[in-house]
Formats: sequence, C-alpha cells, structure tokens
Amino acid sequence: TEKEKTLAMMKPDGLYGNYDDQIKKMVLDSGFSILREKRIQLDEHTARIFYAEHSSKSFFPSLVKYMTSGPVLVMVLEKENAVADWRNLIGPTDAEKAKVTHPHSIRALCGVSAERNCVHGSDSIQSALREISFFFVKSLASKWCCFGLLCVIA
Ligand code: YYY
Ligand code: MG
Repeated sequence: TEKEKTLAMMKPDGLYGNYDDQIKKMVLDSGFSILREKRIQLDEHTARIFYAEHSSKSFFPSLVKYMTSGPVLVMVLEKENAVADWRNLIGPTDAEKAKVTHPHSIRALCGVSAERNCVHGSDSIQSALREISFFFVKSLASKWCCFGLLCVIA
C-alpha cells in the first residue's frame, strides 16, 4: 500500500512549553517517519494565507496573533493513512474538550483551548498537498501571489 504524507506543525505554545521532544516521540512511536522539518517564525502575512479558509471567522484576528507569537516547527510526516492517523493522534480542535474525550491525544497533552491547541494537522489529502508545498517546495515555484484572499503560485 501507498504511503501518504501530511503536514504537522507544533504551534508557538507547543514549542514554548518544551513539548517538542515529547511530541516527536509520540510521532515516531505511532509509526510516522519525519521526512522534513524546519523551525520558522510566521509573519502576519504568512499566517493569514495559511489559515485563509478561516479569514471570515470571528476568531481569525486572534488566531493570527497567536500563530505569530513565537516560532513554530513544521514537519512533513509519512506513513500509510498519514492524514487521518495524524488527525486522530492530535485529537479534537478544542483542547479543553480533548482533555475530557481524548485524554491520550497530543492536544490534550499540551493544548489549553480551542485556539491554543498546540499542534496542527492537515484535514485532507488535498490540504496536505497544499500545506506541504506552502512550506517546503517553494523552490518549485517562484512565489505565492495573493490578490485579496485569492492566492496562487506564480
Ligand atoms: O483543523 P483544526 O486545527 O482542528 O481546526 P479548524 O476548525 O480548521 O480551525 C483552525 C484553527 O483555528 C484551530 O486549530 C484553532 C483556531 N480556532 C479558534 O481559535 N477558535 C475556534 N473556535 C476554532 C478554531
Ligand atoms: Mg483545519
């Protein structure tokens, strides 16, 4: 069977709380390979594009502020069924609820709320392709060009 890739990210408070080693151990123990990783500081522009699908939501300004509040660690993970398995391992979006319903999930471990949920995972194979290329294959394309909310690789 074909292996699949997904984009994982440790968000600012995941790194700030020094959960990176513990999270990486959970990643490897669950059978994922870490193909690529890099630590970066998102600027406001990059965070807004990454979460563009949520730009009309009331939580968007606060989300962008949180995502730019410190460095993040982006990783490309690979295994069979990587997208769904990583979403299962991180648990539900609201970390407060995750602590009750999914106590062994990563968001239960290091998240504190629906916003500060300490990790990201692509929600579909399509999103994984977009998000991996967003962070890792800029060399294939010259630049992301944005016209308002519409962004393309040019
Ligand atoms: O994919 P996932 O991260 O689990 O949740 P989304 O519904 O895609 O929301 C993306 C991101 O937005 C979430 O990780 C935190 C933030 N957010 C928020 O701040 N408040 C909410 N009520 C819902 C989501
Ligand atoms: Mg999502």
